[in-house]
Amino acid sequence: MAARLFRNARLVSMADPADLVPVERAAILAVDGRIAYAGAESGLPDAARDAETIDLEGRLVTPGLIDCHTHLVYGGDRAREFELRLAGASYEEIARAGGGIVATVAATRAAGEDGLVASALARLDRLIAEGVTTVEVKSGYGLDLETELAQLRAARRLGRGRKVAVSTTFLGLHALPPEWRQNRAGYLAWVRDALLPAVAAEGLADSVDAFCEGIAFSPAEVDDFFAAARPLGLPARLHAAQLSALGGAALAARHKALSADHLEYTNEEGATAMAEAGTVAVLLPGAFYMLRETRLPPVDLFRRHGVRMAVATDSNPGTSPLTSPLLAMNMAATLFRLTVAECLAGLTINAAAALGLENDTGSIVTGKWCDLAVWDAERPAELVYRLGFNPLAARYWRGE
Ligand code: DI6
Ligand code: FE
Repeated sequence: MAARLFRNARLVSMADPADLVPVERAAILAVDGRIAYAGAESGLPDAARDAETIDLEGRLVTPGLIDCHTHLVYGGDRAREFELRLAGASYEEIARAGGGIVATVAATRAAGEDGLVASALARLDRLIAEGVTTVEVKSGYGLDLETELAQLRAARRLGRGRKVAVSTTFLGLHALPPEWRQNRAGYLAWVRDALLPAVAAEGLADSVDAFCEGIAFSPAEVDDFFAAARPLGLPARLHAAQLSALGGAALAARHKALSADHLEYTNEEGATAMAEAGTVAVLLPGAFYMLRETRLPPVDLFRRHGVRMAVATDSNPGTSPLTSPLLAMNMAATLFRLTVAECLAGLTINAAAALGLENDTGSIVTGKWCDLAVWDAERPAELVYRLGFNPLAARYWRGE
């Protein structure tokens, strides 16, 4: 591929995640999709002379956004459940009555792989329209061999259907499927000994995840699952402390998890363990908002102990039917009191870290993929403060 030069940019590279002051009259040179130079136009190397040139006309340029926690691939929707919750039912009550995740499992099993791809593409296109260049997608709504594999294959297909990088996660412990209700131990053994190896053998997952919660799986059950995943080369991430305090953050840290997510009920012990393990805290304000949660994630503890924070949509049919990373940033600021810099880092460099992709994307520095979001905005704060306005002017994935 020929070289490509983006010039006349106001560049916020996130090389230093705290520095949001744009480099004026900046240029980015991409060769074979990787960044060969990023900085002031005056410092451009000679190789830039023959490059195809794109004039960004003084627009603000940030790294392409990374949505590091989604459940984009599923069948059906849960609008009816939303109505029940408006009428007073709680998320946990609905789950215990056989609704919730299990209802989406039934719809996902009925959808077929092509149907799953089609409905997920519609949601993915909303993310892409707001500058997303990398997205994580979880399984966990199949919970049988055929449908878990179909969900993960569908997720991989999203990355072939659009110019976007897809990181896949096998969420084997999401809910106990109905056919195993009388045999919990049997399900756990089957996931560990049959489903997990099948997913790994097909190379369908980049990591594994579990829902560690009173209505889902216990720390001991998750521990066993993570221990089986490690020898298969699959790093862990964990839905931890979303609704109650079970020690999920510390558990994730013990397994050197890439991320622990939600975290409203995490305490200082969890935060210090995560800091030591380098586990990223993924904050999901969409779910917090939809569930009308009142307990805030301990953002100050994360700051104090140096836990890196990411922000994601958690796009899913039950607790966060959100397909706007920009709104996720606004909610992280308004509800969780993140700074603008923390919000932007949360959807760029720290999100890359949460996916183990920090060497490849998340900031505009030499050697990484040339993943760019170009905005009609003066200042990065504008990306965070608006509600429902999308200032994206252009988006480039691997230089294209
Ligand atoms: N936590 C969540 O917020 C989603 N999954 C999870 O483990 C919700 C999933 C759903 O309700 O469908
Ligand atoms: Fe989730």
